[in-house]
Amino acid sequence: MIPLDLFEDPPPDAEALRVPLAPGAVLMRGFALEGDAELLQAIESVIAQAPPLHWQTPGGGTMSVATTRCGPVGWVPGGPDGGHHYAAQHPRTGRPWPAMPGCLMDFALCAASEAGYPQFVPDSCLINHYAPGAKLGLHQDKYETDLRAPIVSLSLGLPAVFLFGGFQRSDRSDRYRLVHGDVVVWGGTSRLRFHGVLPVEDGTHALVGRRRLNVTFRKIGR
Ligand code: MD6
Ligand code: FE
Repeated sequence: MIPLDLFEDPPPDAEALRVPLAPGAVLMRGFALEGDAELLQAIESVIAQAPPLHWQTPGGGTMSVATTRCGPVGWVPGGPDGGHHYAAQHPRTGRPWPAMPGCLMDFALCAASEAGYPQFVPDSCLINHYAPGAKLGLHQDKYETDLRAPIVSLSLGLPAVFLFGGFQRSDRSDRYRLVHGDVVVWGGTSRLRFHGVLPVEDGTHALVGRRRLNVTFRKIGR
């Protein structure tokens, strides 16, 4: 016999889980829930080889978010124009950045395809570590060579409020709560929209602990 409570909370249909943010930009709620443990393990292996660092901002400040990376193209935060700069190695360990684990690459290809970017192949993967209180100011991601390629963004752990704005810093932003397993993919005409993250509230996530991890897959193309 099938237990009745199976029918009390029907799974939301796929369409309800896809939230269009703007042309070329979509939030796929829960897209990474299946396989989250494997993704987390791959991220942990990168973190173990290349511990996240609080990079300097162009204005001389220190980011509250700690960042590390993997994949062949060594771009990290803190470039001269508010963008990023090239670093061949991890500044503390002196070792080259880790290779991108296969399951992260597979995930990025799958998410991009699902969002309508079947050609996307990332060459760089930034991992942002948010302790409670960490935030990311409004910025554009514009240092990639090929701005036709989208960015795939995976959120794990504590929730956060994501700001998705316009093409001027002063434009009004929409707010979206990103939770564990949510994936945002954006490219096309939305590629240069300003965006940011409000300070992460304290809490503990059952799988990830007292932190939020955001992983962005990019095609830098240098
Ligand atoms: C974050 N994300 O969610 C920060 N950038 O923690 C980003 O800055 C971002 O999610 C480009 C594309 C997607 C993103
Ligand atoms: Fe960004």
